[in-house]
Order: sequence, then structure tokens, then C-alpha cells
Amino acid sequence: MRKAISAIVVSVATTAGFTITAVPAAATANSQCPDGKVCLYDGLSWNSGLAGNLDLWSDITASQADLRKYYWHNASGAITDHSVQDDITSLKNRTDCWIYLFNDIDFGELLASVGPGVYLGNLGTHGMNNNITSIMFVC
Ligand SMILES: [Ca+2]
Ligand SMILES: [Ca+2]
Repeated sequence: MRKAISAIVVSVATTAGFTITAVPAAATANSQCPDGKVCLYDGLSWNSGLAGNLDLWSDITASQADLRKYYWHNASGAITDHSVQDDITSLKNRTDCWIYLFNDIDFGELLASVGPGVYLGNLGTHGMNNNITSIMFVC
């Protein structure tokens, strides 16, 4: 089976972080991430393999300067008391925007920039598992 993600990682010599771009992913397995949203997940592979963990997710459509104040939804869609910050393990970018991922609040310490249509099933492979604390949209 063809992987849904086709990402190219390019080092950026002059700035911190790196750039991730991809051709738009095939139109499969998008039912839990509507077009036009960036979908964030606590678990690997967009929560497809929870291994006993909660199905925690959140969709955003604009920059978030402080994910400490932003909380996961659970499997039934209710807001939980689990903060999103330092907890994102996979994501889908279903917007036409680039998203910039930062380690600190208020867009401090750039980790990576992620192009439109990129799905990342394991942020750990990019050294970003449970690190993201703010996200900037650049449209
Ligand atoms: Ca996580
Ligand atoms: Ca962080």
C-alpha cells in the first residue's frame, strides 16, 4: 500500500528548523480531518494506533501562540483538560497554508515549516514529538 505521506525534508542553512513539503496526499483516510483544517493528534499515525491511550485530537484554522491554553478533544468530541502543548505526535495539514511549528510560546524557537497537504504520522522522526507549543499559519 502506498504511504499517505510523501514528504521531502530540506535543511535550511540560514534559519533554525527545517522545511517539509509534499505533493498533496491521496484522498484517503481524510474523514477525520476536514479540508481546510490543520489536524493535530496526541498519538502516532493520526491516532490510528492508540495502544490504550486516549483518542485526543484538535483541529485548528489559525495561528495559536500558546498551546498551553488549548485543549484536546476526546473521541466523542468533548473538550478535555489535557493541554495540547508538548503533546502533539502527528498532524495533517489540509489547508492551503504553510504552518510553522515552534517549541516555545509566542512562536519562539522554530522547529519546522510544513507545506500544504503534508501529513506527518510521527513527529518523532523529525525530532518534534511532544515538543510543539505554538503554531503559525502563513497563507
Ligand atoms: Ca503525544
Ligand atoms: Ca515545547
